[in-house]
Amino acid sequence: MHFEIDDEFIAKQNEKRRIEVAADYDYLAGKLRRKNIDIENLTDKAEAFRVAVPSWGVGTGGTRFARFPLPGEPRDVYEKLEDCATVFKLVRSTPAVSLHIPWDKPGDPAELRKFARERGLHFDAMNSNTFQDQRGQKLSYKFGSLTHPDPGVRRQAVEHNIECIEIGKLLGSKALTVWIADGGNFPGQMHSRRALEWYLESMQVIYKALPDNWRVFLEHKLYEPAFYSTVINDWGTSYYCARELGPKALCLVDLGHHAPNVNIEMIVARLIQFGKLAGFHFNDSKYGDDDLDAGSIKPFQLFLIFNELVDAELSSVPDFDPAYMLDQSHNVTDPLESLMMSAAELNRAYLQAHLVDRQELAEAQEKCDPLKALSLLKQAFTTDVAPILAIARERSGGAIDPIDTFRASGYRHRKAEERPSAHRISAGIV
Ligand code: RM4
Ligand code: MN
Ligand code: MN
Repeated sequence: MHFEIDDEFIAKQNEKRRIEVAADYDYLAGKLRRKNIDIENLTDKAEAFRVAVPSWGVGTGGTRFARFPLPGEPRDVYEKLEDCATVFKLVRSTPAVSLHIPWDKPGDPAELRKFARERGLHFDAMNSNTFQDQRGQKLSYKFGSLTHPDPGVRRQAVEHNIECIEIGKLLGSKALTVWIADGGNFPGQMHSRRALEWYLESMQVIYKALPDNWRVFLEHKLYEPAFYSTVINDWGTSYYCARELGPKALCLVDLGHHAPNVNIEMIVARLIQFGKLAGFHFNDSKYGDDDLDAGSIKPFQLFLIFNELVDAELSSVPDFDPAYMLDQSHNVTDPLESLMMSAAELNRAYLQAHLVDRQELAEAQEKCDPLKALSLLKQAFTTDVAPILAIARERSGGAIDPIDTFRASGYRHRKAEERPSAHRISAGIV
């Protein structure tokens, strides 16, 4: 039997915090009532909020220099799911897991699906991987995959993506995320227009293999590992390709995949308006694709992104159904703690965005009153919604304080004993 944190333990831990949290909740309820906001509506929203965790996020990540593995890291996809189930149990907002193929390629997909289902989990978007070579692979991706000048390499990469769809079908997934590392390190290395034509050609074949109820998410990235140019470098290119491919193709925004200071909330607004927002890979960054924990560096930006999302939700934009996923690299923290905190940060930004008085904001915009408009956003952003998050977690059977409860359970220590030969798992953010 593998160690699990049981419901009784969570309830006991919650007991210690219940009185204090209830008092904070009541106080906040009173404050919100004065603004005609019913706290219970917000708590329902917090309970309903969902974000998928990446299978590769439960192992310690690395930088280009080193990786410092943690004792008790998962050694295979089953152990990764056990860790995802632990996160889910404590925070309750993360029942979906996004898999990466071939890192998580299951021997028996039906068995893996059952294993997940028994833990209340299901599978979100499948991620293909043509940014590194695998053992026994015929042709190399060193100089590209879906856009490689050699049609044989392109075909191999296309087939890999189709295999991801096939595995995903057996697992109950409904989306494929395609991120390619294709690009050039030096000017002149690749023909810019031809590479994009090949991308479209390759993607058209993959698109045709999508079942009716599936979608494909195109993920752009400005640079890295290619340091001069990338083929799908920005949201404009991604949008063009999604349009060319058809209605099942949408654009995925990874927050780390833009130049510093780019106004990401504007990109989000545009993609919503054009009906092409697939969803997100949430993380945070200071300089590049740092893959730090969501909300750790630029919480106001995260709030402004959710401000666009909530605005779209409340104005019933047709077909608005973005997929929320985390995509982070946990180098110096316990990955499970980072995932729990990040899930809460997203939920926090989501609730704060719901606190924006949209009628007053519309009036301020109408009257050309920028100061009032900004102050309405700031009021929402500075409201401490932590008691709502805690009560929402508790009501759905999770922990009032997930990280303290996780630490008190001794989970990491128990896993270190159970998973002794934890050598380097192949997953890691590249
Ligand atoms: C990339 C990109 C992809 C992720 C890999 C691991 O930078 O963000 O989404 O699958 O990292
Ligand atoms: Mn990503
Ligand atoms: Mn990335």
